[in-house]
Amino acid sequence: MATVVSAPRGGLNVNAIRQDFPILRQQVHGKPLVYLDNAATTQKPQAVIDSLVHYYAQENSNVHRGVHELSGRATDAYDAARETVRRFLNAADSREIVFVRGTTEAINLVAQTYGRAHVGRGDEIVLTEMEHHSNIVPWQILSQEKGAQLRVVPIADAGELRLDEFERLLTDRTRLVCVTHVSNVLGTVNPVADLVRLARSRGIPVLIDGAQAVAHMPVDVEALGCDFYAFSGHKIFGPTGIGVLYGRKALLDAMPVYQGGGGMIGRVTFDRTTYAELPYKFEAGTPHIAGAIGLAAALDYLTAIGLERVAAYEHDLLEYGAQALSQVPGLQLTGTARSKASVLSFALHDVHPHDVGTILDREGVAIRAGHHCCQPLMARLGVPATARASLAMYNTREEIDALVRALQTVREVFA
Ligand code: C6P
Repeated sequence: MATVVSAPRGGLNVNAIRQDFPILRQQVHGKPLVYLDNAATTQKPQAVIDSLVHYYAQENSNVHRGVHELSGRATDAYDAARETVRRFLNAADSREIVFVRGTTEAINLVAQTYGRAHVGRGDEIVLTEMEHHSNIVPWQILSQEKGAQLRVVPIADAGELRLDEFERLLTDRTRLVCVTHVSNVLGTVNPVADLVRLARSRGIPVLIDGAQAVAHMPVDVEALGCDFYAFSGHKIFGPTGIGVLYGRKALLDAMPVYQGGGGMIGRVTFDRTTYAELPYKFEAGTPHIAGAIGLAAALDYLTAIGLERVAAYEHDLLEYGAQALSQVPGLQLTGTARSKASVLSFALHDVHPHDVGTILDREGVAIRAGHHCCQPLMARLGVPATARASLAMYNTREEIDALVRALQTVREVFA
């Protein structure tokens, strides 16, 4: 049983929050689990687990199809989940919320619909050097098909975007800007509101990859003014296999459909098909009903805690972590932007990050080691991989201390 104790800091009662996450109570290799791989996926609170059990035990049915009681209940719960997401993002209209499998599918949807309709030969799509493969490859596929080009905004050594270069790369050929809100490797929080303002003042729409942002800070798509915002349920304490594409209604309305099938149609004949209204025209087939319900439970749970308080708590914890890690002899932090969230990437002497991760695991400490699906960023940093500890609101200073102790073990093994 983990005996992690932490006084309430930043107005967050972390001990109480930890009690809500049953998986955190276990031991790994005989040591209390210290879970620091939250950028890969977060753990699930009991409220989310209960919502899934309740759905399958009491309500399971298909949505928008049946006339019977259970189908009505499932449909109500699914529709309510969409409204919960709308509120969470402060979108103007629940028709702007499309359920997808995750961030990856959300971005592919935009590339294959908005992108195919608006990007042509000689056009340009602006990305950044710190993008995840999910925000590179869909644009590369589109560009290759259309004869368009990717223009990449470089980063400075601390891991901050070069804003001068960003502005320089916005031209009359730019059709879309695609940028991550928070880097999964560097932790950099990009100034997305400024980027949106700069792009939209030139009439260029902006897609924000919010995969690493939504669990760590309040997000208001109306205030940001972005055109698309994508995130994954599993990185915000919800189930895997469910995610969200927010899209500005006028754009979604005008976009061609994505996948064809049941649920997305108005009327079908062998000659032609008309399509359903938003958001259903983008949700072909039986959706991940339980996933949407579980995601809504996660958002309700997080909202009750308060994202402002989560952000303040995690900021304190990240500073503590950066300070503690910088005391480890031979450890080099990667990503030292002024505005950072949740991620501590590092190298330890010349020990391979996979060896670091494996030895930490024997100490009960779960981190991720690898290229984190950011190979172009690794090339920019001149490394094949990093070791990465990533935080969530249930982590504590005591867990950071356990990470530092485990890193001493790594040093002893490789001494
Ligand atoms: N990053 C990580 O360990 P999906 O797989 O669709 O839920 O999320 C993709 C994705 C998109 N953008 C960013 C910024 C991300 O960090 C991720 C997922 C995980 O860093 C798995 S590689």
